[in-house]
This record gives sequence, C-alpha cells and structure tokens, in this order.
Amino acid sequence: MNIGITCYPTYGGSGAIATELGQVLAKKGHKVHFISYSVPFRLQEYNQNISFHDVEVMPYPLFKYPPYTLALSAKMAAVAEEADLDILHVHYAVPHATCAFLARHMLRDRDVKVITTLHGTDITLIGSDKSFFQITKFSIEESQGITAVSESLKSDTISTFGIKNDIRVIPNFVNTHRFNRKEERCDMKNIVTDDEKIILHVSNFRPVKRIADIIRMFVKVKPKIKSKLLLVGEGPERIPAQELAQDLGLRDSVVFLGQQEGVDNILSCADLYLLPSEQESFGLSALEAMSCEVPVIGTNVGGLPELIKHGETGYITEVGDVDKMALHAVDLLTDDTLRKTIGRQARQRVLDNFAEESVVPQYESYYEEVLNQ
Ligand code: GMT
Repeated sequence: MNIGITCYPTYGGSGAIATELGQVLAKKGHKVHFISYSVPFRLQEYNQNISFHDVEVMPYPLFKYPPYTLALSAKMAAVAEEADLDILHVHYAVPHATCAFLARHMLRDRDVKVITTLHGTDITLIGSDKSFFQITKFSIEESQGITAVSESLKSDTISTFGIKNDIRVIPNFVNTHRFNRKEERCDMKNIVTDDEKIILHVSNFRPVKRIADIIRMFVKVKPKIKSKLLLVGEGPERIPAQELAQDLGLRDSVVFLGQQEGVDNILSCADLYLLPSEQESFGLSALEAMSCEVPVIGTNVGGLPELIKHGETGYITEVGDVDKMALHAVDLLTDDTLRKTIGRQARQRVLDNFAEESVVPQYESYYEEVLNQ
C-alpha cells in the first residue's frame, strides 16, 4: 500500500507511535510518506520505502499566524497525487484530521481514504474546547476510518462528541527487542552509586503529568531508600520542578537529564517508573518501561488501568495520592524479589498484548477494511 502519515514530529507519544508504525510498515514493503513540518524525531533508520515531505509555510508580513494547516492540506493533496496514496493516516485529530479532509476533497479524481488515530488531548483537552469542538467533531466524523489508542479514549470520544461512527481500538505498541532490559547497556556511574536505586520519569513536562507529585513522593521515599530520581525531558514544568526539588532539600538527589535519545538504555538501569498523570489516554512511556521490566506506578485515569494491572504488573493509585505512591515505591524498592517479579510480569503483559509484531498487523487489516468499504 502507499500510505501517507502525518503526525507531530516533535517529542511526544503520538509522533513516536506514528513514526514507529511507518517504519515497521516500510520494512514490511509498504511505501510510506511522512508529511510534516520537520523530520519526526524517531525517524532514524534509512529505508528505501520511506520518504519525508517537508511542509513549508511561506512567511508574509500580513500573517500574524502563518497558515500551516493550509500548507499541510495542500502538501497532503500533492503527495497523494504524486505518490498515488491509498491512505492518509493522520495522528492526533487537531488539526490533522481537518487538513486530511480538505486534501481528500481537493483530489476530485482520486479516492484517498483518511484514517484518523485519536491519541489523547486531541479529544480530552484541545478538541473538546469550544473553539475547536465543532471542527474536530466534523473532521473525525468525516474520516473513513477512526482508531483510538485505548477503550477509555474511545468512550471519551463517544461521550464528548456523540460520534456514531465505528471507532476501532488499536492499542499503542512497542519494539520489545529494542525496549528490552539489558543491564550491560546501563551506564550511570557518573550519576548514581552502585548501592542507589533509580526512580525514573520521562515526559514533556506538561501540567497534566503532575511532576510535583513525583517530587513530593520522592521526598517520602528518599529517607527510607538510598536512591536518585531521574527526570528525562523538557517542558513548561521543568523549572517549577527544579525549584520544588531545591525547596524540599533534594537538589543533589533529583537529576534533570533534559531531552535524551536512547531512553531504552536509561530504562535498562531503572528500578521504578512513575507516571502520576491526571490524564493519560494510554501512557506510551509506561509501556516502554514495562517492556524493560521496570514496574510502573501510575494513576487511575484514562487508559493506564488497561495497561497496568494493579499488584501484578505495577500499581495504580488515585491522582495526587503521593502517600500511596510512596508506600508502593518503598515496598518495591526494598523487596528485590517483588520488584523483579512485577517487572517480569509487566514484560510478559507487553509481549502478550502490545508487541509491535501483533499490533502493526491490526493497522494493516484495518487499512484493508477501510479500502474495501
Ligand atoms: O495527547 C497528548 O497529550 C499528546 C500525546 C502525545 O503526542 O504525546 O499524548 C497522548 O498520546 C500518547 C500516544 O498515543 C499517549 O500515550 C498519551 O497517553 C496521550 N496523552 C494524554 O492522554 C495526556
């Protein structure tokens, strides 16, 4: 098949999944065309079946807001024409589903099918805001195929937008060979000592991630467990988090690593992963941690309980319950057998349900289904 993929190219789960999907599809012989404003951050391996189409927006003094969405729609239509696309698969509805709708209608003689994958805040935060509500609902309803990354997001989409179209749940996935615990890949000797445990969090540091809860939890764990908290990523909550760590006397034990490539290597060193978000339609970073046998403590929101089975592959707590998180953390970090058992069970759950080998074919069959509609 000839498949156009549009996603946000910057750090973030929706861009990561879109890119991994494109790379696997290309390895399987499909022709994949990424269409975005820069090369997706996870697009690293050369493959002759992959091309990238840059969306350029012409600057003009009249434009307070340069019209990226129009440039993207036009580029989608041009690529569909040139590359004979069968499918335009857009990740994150706002504004990509709308651009794809427009592109499809520009191509009067060609029936390119639009598939929209809903990822999270495109439904729960941005798309449901009144400024975007109507256009998001319209664009999703006009897609020939709709997928959501969890049952929870599917039901949020139905309850928020009253959408009657079929929504297919295809969960996020991980490359379990790359995200596999290999202790020899772990090189942290300049950051932690041999007897220190590593607690990890990776995100784009947005308010929804509740970074402050991680630090408030860590202040309870630190006196009981020799440990360091490693925070990977960049975003608006980084400075407030640094200030909080300093105020709580944790300056030397909370390490901000910034944006990092090779999170799989860092995960190979971690003893515990935290994701205390107030909203998380799936939690891709938790999946990657589980794939590396790292137990996860997450919250009872969105798709996290679909991923983390409480007491079996990690722990689920209520949002903001830092006492409970700290209790589970201390249990896991003091009991090596418990931690390793939960880590192994977490990986098994990933192998059974979220491995790229079993999820990508679900997209391929869905493509076929939409094409044959
Ligand atoms: O929706 C967002 O906040 C952005 C998006 C992203 O690009 O990182 O994250 C969402 O999509 C990810 C990939 O499907 C999911 O793993 C995240 O849970 C989801 N984020 C939220 O729901 C907050």
